[in-house]
Formats: sequence, C-alpha cells, structure tokens
Amino acid sequence: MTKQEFDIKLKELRDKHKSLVTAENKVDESWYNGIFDRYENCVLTNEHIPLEWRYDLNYETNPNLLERIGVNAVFNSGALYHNGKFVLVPRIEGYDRKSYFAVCESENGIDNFKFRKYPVRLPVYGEEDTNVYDMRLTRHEDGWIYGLFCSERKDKSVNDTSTAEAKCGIVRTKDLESWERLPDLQSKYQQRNVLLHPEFVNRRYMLYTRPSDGFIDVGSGGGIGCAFVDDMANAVIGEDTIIEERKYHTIKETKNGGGAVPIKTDEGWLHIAHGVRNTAAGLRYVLYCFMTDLNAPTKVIYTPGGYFIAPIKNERVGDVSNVVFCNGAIEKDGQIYIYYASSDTRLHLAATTVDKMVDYCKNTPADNYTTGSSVEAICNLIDKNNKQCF
Ligand code: M1P
Repeated sequence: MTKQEFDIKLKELRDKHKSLVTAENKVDESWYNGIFDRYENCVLTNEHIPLEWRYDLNYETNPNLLERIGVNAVFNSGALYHNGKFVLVPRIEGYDRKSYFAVCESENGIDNFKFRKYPVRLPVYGEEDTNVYDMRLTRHEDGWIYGLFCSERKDKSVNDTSTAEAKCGIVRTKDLESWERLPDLQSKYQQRNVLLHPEFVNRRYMLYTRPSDGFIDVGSGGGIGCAFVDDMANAVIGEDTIIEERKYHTIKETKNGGGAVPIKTDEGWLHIAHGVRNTAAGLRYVLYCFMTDLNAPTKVIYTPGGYFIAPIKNERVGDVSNVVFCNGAIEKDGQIYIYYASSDTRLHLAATTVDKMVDYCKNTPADNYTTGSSVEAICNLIDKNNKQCF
C-alpha cells in the first residue's frame, strides 16, 4: 500500500467507526408486548472497539494496514450509573478466545458509549486467571463498588485440554479506574454467576451464588443460591441455600443463574436472571424475572411464569446461538435499562420502567408445571375479557 492509499483507507476506517459509535439509537417500533421496548441498534459490538486497540496505525510499521489484534465479540456487561453517566463493563473476547473487561460510558444509556483509553488491567490473585468474564457491578452501601466475575483456570486434576474450573473473582473500586483485587470467593463448589446484594442483610454481605459440580454442567447442584459473609476481603462460604430452584419442564430446567444485581422497588427486589433448557439444537438461554421480599431478600415473593426475554431474529445466531444473557441493568428515575447480550456475540438494550416490571412480576401467571394449568390460565383470561363489553 502506498502512503496515500494507507491514509485513504485509514480515513475510511475512522469515518465508519465514528458513524457506528455515534449513531442515534431508537426504539424498535416493530416490537411490542407492553412489558419492555427493544432498541434498534446494538449498544456494543466488536466493531465498536477503538481502532487503536486493534490496528497498528503507523505506516512505517504496518504499511498494509492489517488488523493486528482482532476482537471477536462484545457481550455480557456489568452496568452501573456512576458520576452522572451510564457505565458498562462488558465482556470483550479477542480472536484468541481470551476475554477481558473495559469501561465505557454514555450520557443517556442508549447510544454513544465511549470506551476509556485502555481496557482494564485486572490485578491477579493467586494463580493467574486464564480467562475472566461476566462482571456484575454492585454499588454497595459500604461505599465500595464491587465487581464480581467468573475467573476460569485449567482444572489440573483432569488430564485433558478442556476441563476448567470456575471461581468467583472479586475486585473493588471507587472510580472504575483503579481496581483492588480481593481473594477469590472460597466455596466447595464451582461458582459462576455470583453477584453481591447492594445492602447489608443482618449486617452481613449477601451473595447470590450458583453452586455447580462441573464447569458447564451444574450436576446435582445448581439453582440460584445465597450465602453470607462478614468480610468481602475474606469471602468464604459453606453450603449455599438455594432460593430459586431449577425445575423440570420449565425454561430453567437444565440450569439457571443470577443476572443483573437486583433492583430495589417499593414492592420488593427485582431480579433479572437467566434460565437454560436443553434442546435437540443445544442449550437455549432466556431471561426470566422474579422478585424477593424487600426486608427478607432470600424469600421469593413473585414468580411470573415463562421467559421475559428470549432471542429473536438475528439475536438467535452467533458464537453460541440461541442465547440471551444479562448481567447488568440500571434503574434511574423509575426507568430501567436492561443490557442483554445475544448469542455470546453482541450487546443490546431493552428498556422498561419499575412500574411495568412490578406489574409484570405480580400479574403474570406463575408456571404451574402442567399443560392443564397453563390452559386454565388462558381460559381465566378469556373469561375475564368476556365479562367486559369491548
Ligand atoms: O454461553 C452462554 C453463557 O454460558 C455461561 O453461563 P452459565 O454459567 O449459566 O452456563 C457463561 O459462560 C456466560 O458467559 C455465557 O453467556
């Protein structure tokens, strides 16, 4: 490439990148269920990653303008409202399969997310993590912002190249810039999808856990559990107490896991979790909701049946198809911004309100585990509608 060709190509790349990251995002009017809105554009994709992270932009050292460090996917994101901005900390996965975190911010939570200059240089605890992902950000009433994430290392007790061990890594920060690594959560089970409740419960830190026998299979365990610790710098738990079980013939038959840090409402804590079932085409991940008691957050009080968000259209296809996953949502002034990823590939926005979500959780019939009871719920609704004159 001549220098002139290099400059033209680079300008093209810069213009394309700028128009992508600054594009206005609008509600997708083709979608309606009253419960939430979907937005037209992805909030983040691999193409949103700054060019400086991917290309050597110097003609002397990269005269062919080759991409040097590719980004495969940008998905499952922690979320927090901080210093007047909507902040996301997504899972960014390179072509080399390693995931890492980076902080990006937007004024409106809908579009124009801008990455800080560098990705997060995560401090190490003990043996270096092979891979890290799915950070849940909790602004805790103790004054710290905690990031709980999955830390994956090779399971050396097994002589193969793919068996891994999942632990919950823990960092804390005040500014999302300097991160203090705390010891990993100690549990006798593998742990993924661990998140921290934002308030003390009986003066202790409350963790939502997902105890598993294996890395992919939860085995005989599973379910969303809870455990308490006195000190996040010494988080050691015994047996988890399961508060949200997986169940036969439901959207969470194979496994489930906590998602976004629960949102406090006047009527209880709102949870957006994920449920997984197995199919002939592989695992299907959907989002579902439940609410827990305001004063006793281990007690589930509302369980709307079925899924809340399932993958549709292009969302259904990606690196791990037929998946939606959420590990971050922001409540601000009664509006809820739900950042959900599709098929382990890109990040979307669904928006709703606290009022709508509480209504949804209280008034959607629960799954009563048989076809007969599902049909009964439909007939009750028809009767109710027929009693009124429309
Ligand atoms: O591939 C789907 C998801 O699988 C895992 O979630 P879980 O532990 O519930 O199976 C995570 O690796 C998640 O990142 C991923 O999106």
